[in-house]
Amino acid sequence: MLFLKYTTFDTLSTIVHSKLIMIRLLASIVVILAIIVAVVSVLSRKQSPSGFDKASLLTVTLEQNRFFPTSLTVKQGDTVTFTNNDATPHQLASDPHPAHTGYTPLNAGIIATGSSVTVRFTKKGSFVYHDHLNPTITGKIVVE
Ligand SMILES: [Cu+2]
Repeated sequence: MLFLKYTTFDTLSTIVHSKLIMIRLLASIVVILAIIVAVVSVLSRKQSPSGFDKASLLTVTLEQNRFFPTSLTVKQGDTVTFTNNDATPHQLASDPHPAHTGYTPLNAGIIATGSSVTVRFTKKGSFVYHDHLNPTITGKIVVE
């Protein structure tokens, strides 16, 4: 009877012990899987080469000797395409005229009829620009 009790206890102890091992094993597997998922999600995160996420491509057109829209609000990292739909050439330049030092990437040069230039806005701020061939034609890009 005593032997039987001992055996039963021993068997029970073995079962409990092996269950604990199983629980520890499962817990380890869960932790390892969680680490793998975290590493894969970090590595597969998509980012544009410049480091800006979800950058937009926006357009300003030159028509009837004015920029349209006159003022455009964009997000930092966005690219704006300036398209000349006028019959005459225009020259995109940053304010102030004639130093053109406000936001130098805006000094994109002459845009022939039907042509475009693109400017990326990597700095936050309010940037006024003009047509250097006719400085009264102005526009503004606000970068947030
Ligand atoms: Cu100018």
